[in-house]
Amino acid sequence: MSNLYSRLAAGFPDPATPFAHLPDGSIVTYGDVARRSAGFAHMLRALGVGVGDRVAVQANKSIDMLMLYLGTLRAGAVFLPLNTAYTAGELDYFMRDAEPALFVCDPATLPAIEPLAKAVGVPRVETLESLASQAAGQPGGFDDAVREDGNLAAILYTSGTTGRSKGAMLSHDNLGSNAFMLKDAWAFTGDDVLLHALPIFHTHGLFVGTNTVLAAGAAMIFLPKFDAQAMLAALPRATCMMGVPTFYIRLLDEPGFNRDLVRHIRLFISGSAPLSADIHREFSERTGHAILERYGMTETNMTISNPYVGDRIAGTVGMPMPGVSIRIADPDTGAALPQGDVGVIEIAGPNVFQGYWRMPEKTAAEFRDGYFISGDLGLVDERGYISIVGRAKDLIISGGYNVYPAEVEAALDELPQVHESAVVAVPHRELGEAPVAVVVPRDKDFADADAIRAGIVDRLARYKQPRAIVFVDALPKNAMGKVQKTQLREDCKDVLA
Ligand code: MCA
Ligand code: AMP
Repeated sequence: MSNLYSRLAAGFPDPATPFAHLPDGSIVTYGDVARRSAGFAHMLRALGVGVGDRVAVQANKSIDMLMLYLGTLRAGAVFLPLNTAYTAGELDYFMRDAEPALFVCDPATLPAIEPLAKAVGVPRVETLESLASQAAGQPGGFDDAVREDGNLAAILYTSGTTGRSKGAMLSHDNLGSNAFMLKDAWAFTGDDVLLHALPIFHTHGLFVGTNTVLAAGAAMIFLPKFDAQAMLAALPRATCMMGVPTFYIRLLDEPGFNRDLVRHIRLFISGSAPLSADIHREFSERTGHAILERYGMTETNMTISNPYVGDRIAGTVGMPMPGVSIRIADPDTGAALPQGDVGVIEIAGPNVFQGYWRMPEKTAAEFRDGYFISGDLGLVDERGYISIVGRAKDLIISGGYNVYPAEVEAALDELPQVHESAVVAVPHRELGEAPVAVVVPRDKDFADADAIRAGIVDRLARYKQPRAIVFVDALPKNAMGKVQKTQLREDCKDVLA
């Protein structure tokens, strides 16, 4: 029984048990989950989606999207969720690369997506709304497709250091092994109610949040997005919360966020970006809770975590999770380094993905001796706790979203006004860090930031667009001609203050 859905469903509680509490006060039960996901699986079959076919989805967060995810697993197809911020230009690339059999979107984006899909040969486009209403008329049972452990369950695109997005292929067992491991490690049970405010097109909200809840037969309070007031209202009914550091920073900004409000909570979990030790301490003083910080990647699922029982140490991501093998390696030679030395974090285990979609060479280049090379720099302290101290990859994480400078620089460099550009991470109080562009204009008197912004607005998702544009006469470069980003980061460090 390797189909992830079948594996999760084998442990589902009584059908009347709540799975999701929705903002309108309605409840989706485990019985509804089984019925509605079966309806979607039937619809996929009716639309000609076969085993192994990709189902691409760009839609606002909703319970129907989760039911489509589960229906896709049941039909043996491959779920491909896309950030709602992606522009038409970005979608064009994903459609060509993934060749989905079906693209699912919202009514508002249908007029833009339909012609795009037609042009690249995607056979069908449906709105989630219409798919859901048709699914409701389908039988409530479905014979789940038999899948091997290594068969694909999902593809999630992650940008690359070279600027081209890569589809990380995740198998049924990559996701299943991680879900059950997390349930045990973080002690999830059927009594839990997770406050869910993360997007569901990324690993954190879709797999870490949803799969762990399903594996435990637990429930969630399903909010459309992070909204501080809605969080304050929901917290007293929750037992745990998962969030990116920005969630915690914003909650601490709320005067009404206090110990009393969270007295039913047993666990706060943070990940996707570094949680500063200061925020960890401030949170602990305000609420009495030590946030459990963990570390993971789209390619590897969750791999390192502070303990559920034991010290959760601020500024560390904890220890390797059960079944996960971690080594700290010399970035150049790959040799394992002794405890205390800084090196690149490398990861092996059943959680590690199957490779990048149709990029065998890229995949091979990111593995060493069976370990996936994360590109994050870390060290292990004498107690075995791991700290992330930097990145060997040129990546900016803004509010939990990844921005690859190479992709932004490529868009900027194509503008007629730009001679060359460099994009660097600059500290931002709420988002952790955000991209800032340093631009050398073709005409040295040109300094029109709005014109630059207008030039990239349709090309890059909003969160990738620079928060500030700084004009300079020349970029600092070393003898090899490589841009000195360390110096630029230092020069720009107060730009967003
Ligand atoms: C929204 N905007 C952003 C971001 N989010 N800009 C930069 N960085 C962001 N993260 C922009 C919008 O385009 C908009 O721009 C303006 O900010 C306000 O939009 P709004 O929707 O109101 O934003 P928000 O609600 O304030 O969103 C901030 C957020 C959200 C709550 C931090 O980005 C979020 O939920 N982030 C979580 C991301 C996540 O789940 N990451 C996990 C990846 P304008 O006003 O100009 O239109 S998985 C992962 O990393 C690994 C595997 C792991 O370890 O988990
Ligand atoms: P993604 O490519 O969206 O899967 O993001 C994965 C990246 O997020 C990792 O390679 C890390 O750089 C970063 N990350 C995730 N969790 C943490 C954390 N707790 N602390 C620091 N960085 C993190």
